[in-house]
Amino acid sequence: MNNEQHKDLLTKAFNIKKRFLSMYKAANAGHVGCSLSCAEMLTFARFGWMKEEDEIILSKGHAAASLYSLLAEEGILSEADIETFYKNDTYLAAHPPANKIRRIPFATGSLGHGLSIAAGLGLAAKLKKNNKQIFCITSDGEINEGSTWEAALFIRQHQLKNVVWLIDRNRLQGYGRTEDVMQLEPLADKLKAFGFNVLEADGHDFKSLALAQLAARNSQLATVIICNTTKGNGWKEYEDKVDCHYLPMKDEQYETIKTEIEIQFNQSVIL
Ligand SMILES: Cc1ncc(C[n+]2csc(CCOP(=O)(O)OP(=O)(O)O)c2C)c(N)n1
Repeated sequence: MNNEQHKDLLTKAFNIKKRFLSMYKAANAGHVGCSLSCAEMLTFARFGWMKEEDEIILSKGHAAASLYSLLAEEGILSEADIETFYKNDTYLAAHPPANKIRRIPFATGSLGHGLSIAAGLGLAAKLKKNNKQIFCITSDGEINEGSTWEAALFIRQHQLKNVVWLIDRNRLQGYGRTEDVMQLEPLADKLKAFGFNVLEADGHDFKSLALAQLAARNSQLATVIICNTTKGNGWKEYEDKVDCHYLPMKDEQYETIKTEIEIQFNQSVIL
C-alpha cells in the first residue's frame, strides 16, 4: 500500500466514524464502542480489498451504524437517508434489514448467522465459477454461537477459499470479557483445526491489515483474520470497557469523543 492509499483509507475511516457518531448521538443510541471497534476493518474490507462484485456481510449487526455510514461514504446512501437512522419507518434500523439497501442482502444482528450466510454465498460463487469473494465480519462474543462452528465445518467441507472471515477480536462482549463468559483461547489453534488459513492483524492498522491481505492471496484454504481491536477505540473514557457497548453518549461526551478521534486522525496522517 502506498502513502496515498493509506491516507485515503485513514480519511475514509475518519469520515465514517464522524458520521456514525453523529447518528448515534441524534438517536441517543448505544453500540458506539461496537462500531468504533470494527470501523477500520470495514473500511479496509470495502475500500482496500473488495472488488465491486464482492459481498460483505456484517454479522455483528448491532454495529449497523458503521455499515450505513460506510455505505454513505460509498455513495449508496445519501446524507438524507442517514438522518432517518433509528426513526419510524426507516430502512436504517438498529440492525440491518434484508434486501432494502444495496449491499445488504441479508438481515443480521441475531448473532451467529453471518458466517453461514457467507458460506452459502461462497458455495454459490464456487458453483457458478465466478471470482466473487465473500467477506464476513463477526464479533468475537458471537463465536459462542454454535452455528458459527457449523459454518466453519461447511466452509472446510466445500473448500470455500473465496470466503474471508474477519473476527473483531476486542475481547469484550455485551456484559463481560469474552474469556470470562465463554473462553475462546487458544482461538487461532481452534480455527486452524477447523481447516482455515489463520492470520492475525491489528484491526485498527491499515498496514497490518494489508499484510494479512497479502498473506491471504494464494491460500488454498479459506482465510480467517483475527483482528485484534479495542472496543470503543478512540473514546478514551470507555476504551476497552464494557460500558461502551450499551451506553449512549451524553452531550459533553460526544464533543470529547469527536475531538479525540480527530486528534487520532491527525496524528495518524502525519506518521
Ligand atoms: C443471538 C443473539 N443473542 C443475543 C444478542 C444480543 N446482543 C447484542 S450484541 C451482544 C454481545 C456483543 O458482543 P460481541 O459479540 O463480542 O460484539 P462486539 O463486542 O464486537 O460489539 C449481544 C449478546 C443478539 N444480538 N443475538
